[in-house]
Amino acid sequence: MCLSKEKTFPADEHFTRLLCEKTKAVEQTILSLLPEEAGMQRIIMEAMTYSVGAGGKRLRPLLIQESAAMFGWTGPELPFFMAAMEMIHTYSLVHDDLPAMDNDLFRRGKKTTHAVYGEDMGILAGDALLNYAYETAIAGCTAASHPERGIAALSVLAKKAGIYGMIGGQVIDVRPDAAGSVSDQKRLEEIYLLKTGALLEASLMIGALLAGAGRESVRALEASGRALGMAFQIQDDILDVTGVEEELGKPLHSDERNNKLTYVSLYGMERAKSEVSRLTAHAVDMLEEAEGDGAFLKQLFLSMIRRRK
Ligand code: GRG
Repeated sequence: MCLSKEKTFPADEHFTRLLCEKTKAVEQTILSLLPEEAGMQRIIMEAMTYSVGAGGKRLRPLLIQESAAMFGWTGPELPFFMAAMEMIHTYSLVHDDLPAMDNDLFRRGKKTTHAVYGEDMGILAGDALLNYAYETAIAGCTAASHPERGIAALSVLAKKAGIYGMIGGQVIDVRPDAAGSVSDQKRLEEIYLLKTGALLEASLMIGALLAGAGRESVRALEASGRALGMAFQIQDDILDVTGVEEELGKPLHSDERNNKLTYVSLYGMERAKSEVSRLTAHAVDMLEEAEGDGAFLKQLFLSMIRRRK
């Protein structure tokens, strides 16, 4: 489950161990904030737990935690926002796997939610995770010592997950015909910035907002997340071609099968690889524009270039 397998990051064993520990702790936090499986509707809670518990890198909650840590912040509302973010990420994956979208039966080495619970529960589990994410983030605002920071973070969460963020990107991805006459290059960039980049931007911003960081730092972290998101998605395209199925936890070549426009199909593998490096370096530069100590985040960003899942 850890992002930090030794063969993934041979360069820095200390970082590898630290990341693994942090990922496990983040996972515990997230699972502890899921609803109790009880009542006549308990099947929905079970499907939510199955979906969130299926593993994953926990990258987005980790980014929230670590961007807050940059400014020395460990407030009581952080776990709520970290869990809310992972719930939104998970809902997007559950819905993306549905027959009406990518129709995938495996993710993270496990059966997808609809494959286990049926299509009806797949739809409802995604809906439930989205709704419960906001219930959880609002509980975070209530727990916050600075409620106005909580509201600012909640607002970023809602906007970046919505029609001007992740959902917007998914819309252009699944209905390119409705996007108007734009070049493939422009359309691809917009999809990546929104579908993948928006939640990474939001994660870095939310940690900083909860920590009470200044406007310039929040803006720098947004730019950093934007570059990181592009790099992350291009790396995802590369792994879909060159990855190892057992490590990825899903079948290879799904983009080709679904006739998906990707960075690799549009520009070729060599350019894709050099773009990942260039964008990651830019993400680090932007990170360094923010105040605070971003040493761990910098290592995390650089490790993404070598990720194998
Ligand atoms: C259905 C509203 C809606 C949105 C779907 C996120 C998304 C949009 C679709 C999922 C498919 C996909 C390739 C999205 C791009 C973002 C991405 C690379 C997601 C996978 O994130 P990881 O690698 O996943 O962090 P884990 O499994 O580690 O949590």
